[in-house]
Amino acid sequence: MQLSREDLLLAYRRMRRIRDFEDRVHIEFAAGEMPGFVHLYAGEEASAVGVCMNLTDEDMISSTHRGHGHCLAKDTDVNGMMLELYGRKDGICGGKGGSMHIADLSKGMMGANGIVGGGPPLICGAALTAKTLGTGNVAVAFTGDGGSNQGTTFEAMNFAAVLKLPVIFVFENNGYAETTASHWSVACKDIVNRAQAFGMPGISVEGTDFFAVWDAAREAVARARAGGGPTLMEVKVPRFYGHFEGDAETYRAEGEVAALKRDHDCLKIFRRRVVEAGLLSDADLDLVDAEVGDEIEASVMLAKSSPMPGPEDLLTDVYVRY
Ligand SMILES: Cc1ncc(C[n+]2csc(CCOP(=O)(O)OP(=O)(O)O)c2C)c(N)n1
Repeated sequence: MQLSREDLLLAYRRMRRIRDFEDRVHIEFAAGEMPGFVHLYAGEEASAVGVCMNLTDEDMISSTHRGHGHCLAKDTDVNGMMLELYGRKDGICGGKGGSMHIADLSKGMMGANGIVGGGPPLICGAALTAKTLGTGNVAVAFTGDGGSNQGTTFEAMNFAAVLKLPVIFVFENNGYAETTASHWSVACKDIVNRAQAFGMPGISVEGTDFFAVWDAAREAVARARAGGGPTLMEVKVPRFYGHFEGDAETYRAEGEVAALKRDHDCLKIFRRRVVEAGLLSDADLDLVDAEVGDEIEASVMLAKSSPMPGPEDLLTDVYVRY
């Protein structure tokens, strides 16, 4: 392991920020304060942060409909994100993207995506650019277990393997695609087994363990940067909320979520690990908790008091300028 004290604090801060952002959005949405449609990432924090801490702003990622965690792991501005979810004019996408189309190209975050399996082909474009221009950058497609079954994903994996593109396909397997348990929809036992069929290395990681994800991603990123081509990573994660906000979750066993929160919380596991190893103290982590709590509270207050886009904004951002 080569993580400094600063890295560990940063990892914890990013995971805590995702958790608090999501917990707060859950409350705001239920109170009818937030427009649109929201899918929360809480429980999966170690996956986004473990992967993205190996990336720079020039390395691109594509996300899913569950994209807040990927944005925050790529260090997108919290205020800009909260304003965006509230549909405000000063949101990171001018209030026009919302939760499911949020993007931040300044951080290499190509966007959340309402199309399941939409990210992998998109990220191959970024990877092809990196390879053609010889930038040494890598590209990561985050996808779900449901997304792993899409034809677009298969094409992208084949394309990336044939052209030896610097891509990492990260399948965040939270056990469900909407209401369908993955053992009903994924024919092979583990998604990682599909790597062999596409001729790329595959690795399966326990997604509640930040260190396991970070290690696996570090190896995959190094291989991609060195011209070694794509890697498939299956990251097994829990999902603490419903598929979408408002989901009655009748397809889940009683007590399932409570047990996941008790025994499979990546934040608790991280804390236990670093404190027991003497790397950080409870006080160090409590301070981060307090600071992030204030940060999220301030972002909600700012969003609620900020203006909506006006009629004059209706026809802006219709075409991309580059
Ligand atoms: C092409 C396409 N088919 C179906 C849907 C409807 N849909 C939205 S989310 C979802 C499940 C995705 O499951 P998974 O990839 O496992 O991601 P998770 O929600 O578990 O994070 C489906 C089927 C869609 N948005 N796009």
